[in-house]
Amino acid sequence: MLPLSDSPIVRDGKVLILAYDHGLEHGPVDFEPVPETMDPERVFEVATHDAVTAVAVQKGIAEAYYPSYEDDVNLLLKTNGTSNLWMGEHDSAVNCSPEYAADLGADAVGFTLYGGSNHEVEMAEEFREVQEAAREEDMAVVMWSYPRGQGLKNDTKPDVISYATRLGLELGADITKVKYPGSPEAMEHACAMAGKSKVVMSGGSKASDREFLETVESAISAGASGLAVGRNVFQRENPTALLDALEEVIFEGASADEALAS
Ligand code: FBP
Repeated sequence: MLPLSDSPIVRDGKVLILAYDHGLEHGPVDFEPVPETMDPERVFEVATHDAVTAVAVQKGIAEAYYPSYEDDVNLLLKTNGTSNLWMGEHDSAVNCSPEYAADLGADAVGFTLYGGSNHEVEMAEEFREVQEAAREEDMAVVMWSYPRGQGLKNDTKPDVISYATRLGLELGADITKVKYPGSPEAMEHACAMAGKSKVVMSGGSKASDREFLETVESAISAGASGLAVGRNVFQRENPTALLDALEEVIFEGASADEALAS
């Protein structure tokens, strides 16, 4: 495990990753609510907000847009991904090496692991290569730990999410990103399962400001270190206002009510 206090993607022990790999993972549909968000430039501008500790993108977006932002934004490069056009058992193609990520200026790498999928074994082997190469480059490793596939019916059940955070610890992730398991108690258990590694909550589909901030508050109180969020930020007409509120809840320990009132 890296001494994460040294990583630029961690601020005071907390993390706010702005995820923008949706064009690959979900396709153009995620840009429909605010069509300007199909332009990566707009999202990089949003990522210059102080609250954002890293932007998570795929290689092609980093190559084309990161050079203009490398002084203002920390880069988390995804090293695998799949499109929504893929109809097979959950799997994710490795599309970038940590060495290449480092050449592009990345501070961290991201990897999606579908525990429980028919492809779990190959994915875990691929993760090993990414994780060990990232160590050589002194880059933090963030696992998108999404148990999915085969007979897994409910991927947000508390025991599934606790297993997901444990996979992150066991396989060598510094930070594991999971979906919210539905209650503070379940989140607390999932964070305890992660031991010394950190847990961040996945944002999910767009909710109201209040509903979203209350879930974030609950996750932080339960021991999560922050958030990796996409749609709940970039699908808003005014993402800066929500980032201001998230900064208070994540980094300053404010409640959702306090953040909404200020
Ligand atoms: P959101 O906050 O929009 O959910 O983004 C986080 C994220 O993990 C993205 O990095 C990824 O593209 C997407 O969610 C995957 O979503 P899903 O869980 O629906 O496959």
